[in-house]
Amino acid sequence: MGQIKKKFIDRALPKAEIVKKLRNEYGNVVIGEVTIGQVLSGMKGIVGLLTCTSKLDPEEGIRFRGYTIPELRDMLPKLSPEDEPLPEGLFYLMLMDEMPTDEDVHYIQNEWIKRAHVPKHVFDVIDSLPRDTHPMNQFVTAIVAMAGSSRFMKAYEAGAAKKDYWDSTYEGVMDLIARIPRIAAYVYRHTYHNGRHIEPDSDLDWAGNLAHMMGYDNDEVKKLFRLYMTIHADHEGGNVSAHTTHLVGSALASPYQAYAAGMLGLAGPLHGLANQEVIKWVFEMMQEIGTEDPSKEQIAAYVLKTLADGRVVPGYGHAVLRKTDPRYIAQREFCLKYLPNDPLFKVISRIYEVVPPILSTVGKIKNPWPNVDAHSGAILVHYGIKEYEFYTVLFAVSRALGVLSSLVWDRVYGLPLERPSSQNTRWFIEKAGIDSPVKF
Ligand code: CMX
Repeated sequence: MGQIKKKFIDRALPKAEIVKKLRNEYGNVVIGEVTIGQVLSGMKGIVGLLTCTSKLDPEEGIRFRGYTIPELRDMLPKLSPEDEPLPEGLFYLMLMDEMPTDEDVHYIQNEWIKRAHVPKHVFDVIDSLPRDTHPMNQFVTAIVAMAGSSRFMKAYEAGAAKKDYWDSTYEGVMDLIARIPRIAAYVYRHTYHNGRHIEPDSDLDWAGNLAHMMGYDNDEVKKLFRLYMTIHADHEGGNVSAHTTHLVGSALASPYQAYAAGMLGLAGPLHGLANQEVIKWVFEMMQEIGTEDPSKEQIAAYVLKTLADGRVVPGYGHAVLRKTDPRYIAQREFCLKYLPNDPLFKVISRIYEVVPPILSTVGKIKNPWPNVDAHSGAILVHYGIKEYEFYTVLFAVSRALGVLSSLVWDRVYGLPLERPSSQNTRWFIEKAGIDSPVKF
């Protein structure tokens, strides 16, 4: 058994015992109540999931195993002091609930390099798709095409005991994460570089190798990718991508299937696709106004027009957050350090000054502040990665770290099939005690 896996399970089993005890002996303890408003507003605020990898505070933002993003940027192992954290370290932290040492990160890095081989048929599947297939659809198709090599499914079919499901899930998760950058880069080069692919470099770290295989060997891009892959990795359990991965995984789907399902959720414009929508919206605004340097007044007018057209302002608002997203701030800090005079960064900063006061006046919007997606595209454009339809794939690469480390914990805890109850409209009307003028 690998050294990390052994250490992991030695620590995880006593925790699994406690979760079992909670379920069996404290199952009747009441932890909250549910309102009609919550159910009809996307189950907001209902505690219905057990997720340990990260926790989202509406005011402060995300903490990964208790650490904020500034703390992670300070404390996680890096290639050099002025670099960004290695996402391998964040994965270790989320999985092991312990800040990794350099040696731990090195171990994960080596494991992923060893497991990075992608079966040829997966490339054939991508090659068979029309180049104009949206990159997220190509990416997810490739993930599903790999599901046949799931170690979990093989173990399940061979009759593995329930208590051992975590083991083959761990192996599958490690295999899958190792392969994901190659798939993402292959989709990128298939779509935008006429299928001229770049081989992986096994001397590079996970995020640096992704930049390399996409065709960006600039050190700053590699730093950006390390930061990007760290900050997008997890956002508690209830967001669409994490929740879907967990839900599909609860039916004992393989890590490949559960992750693919989760990423189809990420591909929605209210979730991860917002990163492409932001930059598209910014470019459309510039084109419509006729300048690449719009004034605050021009931006304000365009925002009002977007709202008047019944559209959302992409990159702003959040289901849980009620302040500027610290992931936005981390990207802003990166820009201030590396590209302070970039014209698009200046526009993004101006939008940040203009949008919140406007959205605040629209009574129904609960959070007028920018989320992670408001910023990422502008930095990618700076480094020449202008193909915005690809941006959500980068988000998906990062999100694998959170949702898949959580899936290992789901299996250690033996979390059962998820199956909440639903009711028809009449039931809600009766609960509200109202007479409906229409018959349900
Ligand atoms: N622009 C215009 N209207 C907005 C808005 C925005 N940026 N944010 C919220 N609203 C609207 C909602 O559409 C909703 O309108 P209706 O009542 O008419 O349906 C109302 O304000 C209340 O919404 P809310 O409770 O504040 O927010 P929700 O939890 O329903 O939705 C989110 C959250 C993120 C989907 C929403 O803020 C939004 O659509 N933002 C733009 C898209 C975006 O940036 N998504 C990325 C989120 C981060 C991520 O997952 O990657």
